[in-house]
Amino acid sequence: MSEPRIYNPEMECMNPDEKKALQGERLRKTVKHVYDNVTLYRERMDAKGVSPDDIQSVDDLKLLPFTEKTDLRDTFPFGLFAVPKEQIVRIQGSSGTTGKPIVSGYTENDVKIWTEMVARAMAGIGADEKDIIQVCYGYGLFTGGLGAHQGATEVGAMVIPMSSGNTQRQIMMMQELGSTILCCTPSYAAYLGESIRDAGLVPKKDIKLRAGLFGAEPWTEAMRQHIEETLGIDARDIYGLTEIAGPGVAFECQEKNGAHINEDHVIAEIIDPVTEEQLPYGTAGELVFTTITKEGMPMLRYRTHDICTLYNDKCKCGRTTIRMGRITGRTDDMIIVRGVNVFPSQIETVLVKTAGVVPHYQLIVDRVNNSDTLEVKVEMTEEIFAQTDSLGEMQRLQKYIRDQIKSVVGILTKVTITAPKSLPRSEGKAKRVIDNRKL
Ligand code: DLL
Repeated sequence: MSEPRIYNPEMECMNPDEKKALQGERLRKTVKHVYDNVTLYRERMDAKGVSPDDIQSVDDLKLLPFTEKTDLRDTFPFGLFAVPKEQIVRIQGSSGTTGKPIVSGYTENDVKIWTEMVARAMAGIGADEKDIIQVCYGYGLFTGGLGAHQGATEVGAMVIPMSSGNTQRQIMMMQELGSTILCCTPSYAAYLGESIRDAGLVPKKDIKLRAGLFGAEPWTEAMRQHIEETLGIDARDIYGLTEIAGPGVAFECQEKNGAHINEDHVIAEIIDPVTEEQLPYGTAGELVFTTITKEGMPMLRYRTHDICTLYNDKCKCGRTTIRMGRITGRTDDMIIVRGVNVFPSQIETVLVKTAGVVPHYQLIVDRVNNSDTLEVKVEMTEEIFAQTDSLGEMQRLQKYIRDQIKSVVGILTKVTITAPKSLPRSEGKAKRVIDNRKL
C-alpha cells in the first residue's frame, strides 16, 4: 500500500499569486476562444456590452454572463461546441431535466486533462501500479465509469471495468481478484458493504479493499463513517459534473476537510442564487464553474445549482488549491415542505447516527388537504427485526427519529420504519426524494 501523494505538485501547490496569474491568462484565452466560435456566448456578451478585451483577470469574471443546463438543452447537440466536429474525439452525457440528454464534447487534449484530474484524486489515495481498482460506476455516456477508468489507468493500476449492477458478481470479482480500491456512488458502497456482510465475508480478511473514491451524488460525514466501518476502508469524496469534465473537478486529500478544486483547469465561484452576486469564502451558496483549459465545449460561469461553501485556508496536505465543502443540497432538489427548506442530507445525517436503522431511506412528499406532508421511510436493522417484541422498540425508534428531525429541520414528519431490504436499492445515483405534489 502506497502513501497518499501529490500527482502534479507544480499545479496543485502553486502560490496564490502565481495561480491567479495563470488563471487570468487562461481565462483571457478561453473568453476569446468562445467569443470567436460560439454564437450563444458572443450574443450573450454583446447583450451585456462586454467584449473579450474587458476580461483581463479573474477579478473580471463577474462581468461575464452565466450559463445554465437549459442552454445545453436548447443548443443540443452541438451548439456550444467551440471547435469543428472533426476535432471532437469523445461525447459524454447525462440526463437532462426533461428526458433529452445533455452532451459534452471533448477534444483529445480535453480527455487528457480530465484523465489527469482523476489521476490526481487517485494519487491522493495513494493509488499506483500495486493497486487493483474496481470501477462500478456505469460505463457509457455517464462520465463516472470511463472517468474513473482513465484516471486509474493513468496511475498505472490494474483496472476492473465492472460497470454498475450485478452485486453478487461485483463481490465475487472483488474477492477473487483482490480489489484494493473501489469506485462507485456512496449509496452503492453502503449497499455493497451490507451485501458483503450478508454473504458472511469479513472486510480486510476476505475482501482486500483499502480505499474508495465515492461521488456522483450528495453524501454526508455520517455516511462516510458508515461506509468506512462496514467496508473497513478509507472513503474519499470525488466531485464533478459532465458539463465541466466529469469526476475529478475536485477531490479529497487525506485531511478529509473538503475537496481540492483543480484550479489550473477551472475557476470556482460561490454566488447567491437569487441576487447572483459573488459571495466570500466561508459562505454557503451556489457553486459556479468556468473552465479555463477546455477546448471542445468550454463553459463560462456555469451554474451547477449545487449548494456548498468554498474554503481558501491552508490545507495540511501541502496543496494550495481552494476546497469545496460537501454539497449540502441543490437549489433545485431542495424540498420545501410547509414553507421550510429541507435538504435530504439533513435527514440522512439523523438517520445514519441512529442505532437500529440503516441508511437506506426515501423521502415522500405529498399534499393532503392543501397541506404538505413529509414521510421518511427508513429500514430497520436485521437485529431489531429479529427481536420478538420489536413493536415497542419500533415505536420508540419512530418517535426518536421524528424528534431528531424536528430539532434539526424544524418540521414534523411521519416516520415509517420498514423491514430490512424493503426499499429499492440503486446501483448508480440513489433516488431519495419522491415528490408526489408535482404529479
Ligand atoms: O456525477 C460525475 C461524477 C461521476 C462525479 C463519478 C463523481 C464521481 P453528472 O452525472 O453530470 O456527473 O452529475 C453531476 O452530480 O452537479 C452534483 O449535483 C452531483 N455530484 C457529483 N459528485 C458529487 C459529490 C457526475 N461528490 C451532479 N457530492 C453534480 C455531491 C455530487 N454531489
